[in-house]
Amino acid sequence: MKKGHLFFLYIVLFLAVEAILFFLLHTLSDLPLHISIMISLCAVLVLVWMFNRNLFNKFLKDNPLSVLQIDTGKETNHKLQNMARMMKKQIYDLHNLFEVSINLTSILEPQQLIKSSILSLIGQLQTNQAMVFLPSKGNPNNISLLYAKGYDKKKWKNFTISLSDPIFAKFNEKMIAVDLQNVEEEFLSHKWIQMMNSGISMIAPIIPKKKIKGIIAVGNKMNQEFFTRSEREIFSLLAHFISVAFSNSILYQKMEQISITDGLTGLYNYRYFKKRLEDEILRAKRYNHELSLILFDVDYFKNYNDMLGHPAGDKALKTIAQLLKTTVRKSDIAVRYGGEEFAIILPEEGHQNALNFAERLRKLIETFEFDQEDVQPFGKLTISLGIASFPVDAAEIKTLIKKTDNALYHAKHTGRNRSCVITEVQKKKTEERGESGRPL
Ligand code: GH3
Ligand code: MG
Ligand code: MG
Repeated sequence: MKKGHLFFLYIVLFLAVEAILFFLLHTLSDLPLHISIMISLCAVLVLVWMFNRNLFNKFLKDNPLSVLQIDTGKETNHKLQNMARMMKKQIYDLHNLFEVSINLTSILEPQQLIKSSILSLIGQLQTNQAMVFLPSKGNPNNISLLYAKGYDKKKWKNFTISLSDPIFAKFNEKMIAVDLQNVEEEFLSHKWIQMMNSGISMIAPIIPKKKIKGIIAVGNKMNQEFFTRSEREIFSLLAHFISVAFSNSILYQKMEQISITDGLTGLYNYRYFKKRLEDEILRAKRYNHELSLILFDVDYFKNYNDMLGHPAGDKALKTIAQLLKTTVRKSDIAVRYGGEEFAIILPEEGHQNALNFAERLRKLIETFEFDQEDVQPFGKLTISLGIASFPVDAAEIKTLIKKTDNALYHAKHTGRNRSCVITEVQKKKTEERGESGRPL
């Protein structure tokens, strides 16, 4: 029946009962008319109230939330309070999870992300121990400890496990946290589980793209109680957020790396060179250090290309970059400056060390046997190098690059396959001109 019809029926019933009561009162008693109306109206209202109350209670009885039945009993009051408390906690947890997820997905630096994740886990699960296992740099198939809070790092430092271990298949099936207190029989004998049982309560997987990449582990609760089912669910959810954030941060890192890397040689590109040289000059100024810049260019490279084709030229450029990589120190910055030109920033080095480095590299390339290099004018693929230093040759970037380029130009025009330091070039030019020290 429609709501409107029901309401109409209700009103008709109300008026009918009211009319009957009034009629009875008025005919059977000597009460005045208005008093009879008032009494009958009150009686009908009481009847309506009682009727509604029964209906409401019946509705509640049939409802799963029957605990909400209006009852003034102490027990129900207590139940209601408990329920309200539980709901409040769940709202609080959800709110927290939401904030944590926003926070985590906004962190793009993987190390920072891992630290924040651990802190979030500790806060959300009320434990004071958490750690993350991820593949180590040299070994992408094994995971080992990356970051720990509240654990004895020495104990876990040498602990590694292969990602192809059967225990991880369990995670690949379902992305949920595993309570080590209730771990299945088949895993009980597993060395990892045995090891973990000493101080780890739950583990959850880091699965950025359907494949497990690591593990998050948490210790006992601070109040020594067991983790509840809903806490395990929160842990699973957090592990999920961490996985997504981790995947984003790795992607971001890759993109960032690509944006500063030369595609052909894998060296840094010009964009990175400019920024890094600025930073290094600032650092050199602050700490009163020297810094040297080397620019080098492949000799008669157009000829090599023309004779053997562009792919052969590309291969030679790749080989030169490889040789350069093996020659530089970790602190040096090797760059493909453009075309067949390369640059090396040598922080904290003056002329002499830069010249030693340049000569080492020049000889290495001269002696290396490139494919069909006999097509070159002198039968060898060689390079020419120019060197200038901060602050002796230049006090700012533009001049430093210009002077290094001048030195390279000089190397080219005095026979190629050689290294020239700008001060030497200037000295020679001054001597030749018989002038007194006008800079180049
Ligand atoms: P020089 O000794 O004076 O430096 O003579 P060069 O022939 O090396 O100088 P030039 O500037 O005339 O030629 C540079 C050549 O480098 C021309 C260009 O085709 C080649 N080149 C630049 N970039 C690339 C590249 O990415 N791959 C290949 N294969 N060749 C390149
Ligand atoms: Mg060249
Ligand atoms: Mg060139």
